[in-house]
Order: sequence, then structure tokens, then C-alpha cells
Amino acid sequence: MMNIAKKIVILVTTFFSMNFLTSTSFAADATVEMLNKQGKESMVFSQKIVKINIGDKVFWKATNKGHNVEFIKGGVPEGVEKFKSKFNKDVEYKFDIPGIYAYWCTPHKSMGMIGFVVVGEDKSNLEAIKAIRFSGKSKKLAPDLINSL
Ligand SMILES: [Cu+2]
Repeated sequence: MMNIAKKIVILVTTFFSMNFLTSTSFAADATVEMLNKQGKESMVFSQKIVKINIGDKVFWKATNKGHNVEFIKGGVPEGVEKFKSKFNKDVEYKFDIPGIYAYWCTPHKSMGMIGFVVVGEDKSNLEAIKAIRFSGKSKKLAPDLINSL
């Protein structure tokens, strides 16, 4: 039988180690949740627009399953490599190149599951962002979002 003191020690140790893990793996400057539902919307990033500084990180939390993050071809500043995260996985990205980044969730890209990150208040690639061909519900959402970048 385990005595109370021992139980407390285990609880406290667990608490501190979990806390440590949390603070290291969530060390992002902005967090966006990947959600099946938010208010009246379904298949949605919890924040569609995030503005950060150069070198900041965005953390996408896989709160609901079946989503990912994929940078849209032509929708990122020059010199940025392709980026596509795994389904159902939390993911973090460090934004070292300034400009606008447009991304979507691969399976829900025409269902409005799109998002934008503006890095370093740089909108020099805005024309390229406006030229992205969205479809379905995303096509309806995109213009207003792009106008408010
Ligand atoms: Cu999705």
C-alpha cells in the first residue's frame, strides 16, 4: 500500500514535469487551434489572421483531429520552403522571412479552413496573395480576410 506522503511526492513531481513539458512545447508567440467547430463555423482555424514579429513562432494545436497546415503555393514570401504538416499533429513554425503567409488545411481548403500570418508588418507580397485561387467557401471568405491583413 502506498502511503499519503509518497502519493503527494509523485503528484508534485508529475505536476512539475508536466508543467515543464508544457512550457517548452508551447513556447510559441501565437497559438492557433485546428477545430471542427467554432461558433457557427465548421472546419476552421481559431484565428484566421495572426500578426507576429520576424523570428516569432506560431503553434497550431491539433485540438480536433483530421486537420493540418499547408502553405499555399505562391502564397508565401520568396525564399520560403514548402511546408505541410502531418494530420492530427500539433505543429510549430518559426517565421524568419518577413511577408504574408497564406495557408490552408489540405482536406478542408475549399471549406473555409484558411489562415494568414503577417510577419514583421511586411505586406510586400500582397498582390501574390490576392492572386491565389481559392475555391468554394474559401473563395467567399478570402477577399475580406485579405483586405484586413
Ligand atoms: Cu481541416
